[in-house]
Amino acid sequence: MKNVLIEKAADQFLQTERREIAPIGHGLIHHTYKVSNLSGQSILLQQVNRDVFLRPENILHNYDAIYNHLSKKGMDRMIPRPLKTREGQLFWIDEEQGFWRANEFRENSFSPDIASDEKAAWTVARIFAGFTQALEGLDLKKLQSIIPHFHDLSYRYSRMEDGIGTASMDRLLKSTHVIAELRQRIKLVDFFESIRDNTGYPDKVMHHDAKISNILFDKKTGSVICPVDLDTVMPGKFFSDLGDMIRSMACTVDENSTAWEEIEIRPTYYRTIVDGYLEGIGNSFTDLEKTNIHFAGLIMIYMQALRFLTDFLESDKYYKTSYPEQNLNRALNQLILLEKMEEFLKREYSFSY
Ligand code: GN1
Ligand code: MG
Repeated sequence: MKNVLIEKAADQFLQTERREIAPIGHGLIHHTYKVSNLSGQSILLQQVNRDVFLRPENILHNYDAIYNHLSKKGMDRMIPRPLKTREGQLFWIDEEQGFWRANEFRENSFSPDIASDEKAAWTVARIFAGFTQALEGLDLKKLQSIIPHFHDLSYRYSRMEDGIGTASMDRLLKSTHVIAELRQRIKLVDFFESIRDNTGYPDKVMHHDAKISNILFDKKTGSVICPVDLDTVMPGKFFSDLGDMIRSMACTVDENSTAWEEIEIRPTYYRTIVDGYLEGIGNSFTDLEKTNIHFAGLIMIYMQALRFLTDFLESDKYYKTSYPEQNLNRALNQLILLEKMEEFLKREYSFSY
């Protein structure tokens, strides 16, 4: 990207004399920068990926709605304050149609990639649940669906079937095992369809990318500052955030690992994540949602396997890869994790579907 465009965008939001611009984070979707002024104050500037976010203005629409709701409750410190441009807008579009937004930068913070212990996993789960809980009462009609069908399992399943129909022979042959295993688990899609329009599973505000690397911690005290990466905040179902945390924190290795024998569920982490979530969510979960809580991890691991495989079948258009079969390996990693999760739930909770 051209430096001059980054500088122009920075000056729109910073509004004081700029000292430096530094790229930060290792997000795969957007470009993110820390911009500081002469007195050392900083903002977080982001260029939104327009291939993934077709209506990027909806990100700011939702951000504004949730920020106002939290402000009314005196809870606006729960998320970083959005910043406006010189013209008082929440976003700015450069001459090459680049879409920019910014928010305050919280100093002396860090985001870990993995949960170092059960306590951290518990805290992260409680924070994401508390986020949903704090937004209870916000009229969901005021929010946009930022990425339509984002966590819609039926859609993700049919996207895989479409991918099978259009894949190259080479990619298809490499995928046969994963395809067969994923097709065998279509009952998870049936469960999803049974809850989709069921009043026992009401929509609520979900973060939709709930993982420890999207929580800011204080460098000095180690305590939580706030959740970040709020660009997929929109109405969703009960399983999204809890399921993503189970997927990313209750496993022994991450989604890029090909050490197949090492992929396991960590029982104590699973329990603390569920406990922390239930503590934070309070009465925002219905009895039905609580009864079916073990579906959360299963659905999200299954969905991620479908998404990685679909992207492999479609020649790696969505997820960045660093070697040719990475998306297939990611799908296989998630499939193994799913099998481990099924065994674990049967053994520990006599739960099967
Ligand atoms: C993407 O890039 P990141 O980590 O913020 C994806 C998530 C997936 C995740 C898998 C907008 O998130 O849904 O779970 O990769 N975000 C989008 O690693 O598609
Ligand atoms: Mg994200």
